[in-house]
Amino acid sequence: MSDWTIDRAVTELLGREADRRDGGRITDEWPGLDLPTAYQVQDALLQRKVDSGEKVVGVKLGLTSRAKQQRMGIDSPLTAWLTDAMVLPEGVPVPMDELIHPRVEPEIVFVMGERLAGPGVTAATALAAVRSVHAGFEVIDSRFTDFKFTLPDVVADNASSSRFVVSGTSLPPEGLDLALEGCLLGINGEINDSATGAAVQGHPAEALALAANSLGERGIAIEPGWIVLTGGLTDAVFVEPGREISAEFTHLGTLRVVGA
Ligand code: 0L1
Ligand code: MG
Repeated sequence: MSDWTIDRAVTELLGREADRRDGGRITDEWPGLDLPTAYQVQDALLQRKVDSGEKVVGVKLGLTSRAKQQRMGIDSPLTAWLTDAMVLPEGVPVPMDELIHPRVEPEIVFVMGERLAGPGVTAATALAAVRSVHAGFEVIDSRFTDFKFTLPDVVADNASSSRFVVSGTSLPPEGLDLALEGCLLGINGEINDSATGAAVQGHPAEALALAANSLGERGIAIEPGWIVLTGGLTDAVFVEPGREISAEFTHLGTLRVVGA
């Protein structure tokens, strides 16, 4: 019988984040941690952040591309929360001294114009609710050693979220073919990886529909003004001091981050 509880898992994960330390998988000690309970941990962790003054600004999808799923050995996408404390303004270096082992991944980002509530949301209805489309970077920083976790672990850990950058320039969704939107990922000026929007569930709007429908099962809607990170297009790359990582999109512009 495990003596882990939702509250203890939240305290452990927030403690690791605050102290900048990673640790073992919760499921090693709490094998009974199933997916619904892991989402309860994630929601309770969000509540602690809200209680300490953070505001919810959106949601993220994780593990939406095959590249990321294969890398992490998990074949199911997931959702997690974004708060205002995670916003990294464009041009501001990734604060290595606040993080454990940050990695960044390029993402297609939506800002919502209308409320979206599952079930029954399709990619078409999802895209119709989007106000603007942006280039983005997510900085992920797992609270588990070597980014090694099971699906319930990473769900509980708010999908490794730590910071995100959203480009200040944007395009309306109409007229963009986001499945074909290309992204070249560069490290210090050398192309390291590439993908198109189709890497994310076939189309980033499919990922948005997936988020709306999954959140709908928990009675949660995606609200107007929320930011939605649709998932890493490529595998994530480690941030290092002075290392510049760029994402050059076909139409959404070029975004750069550098490790402080
Ligand atoms: O945004 C993501 O795809 C991250 C999900 C968690 C997996 C990871 O830490 O890479
Ligand atoms: Mg991501």
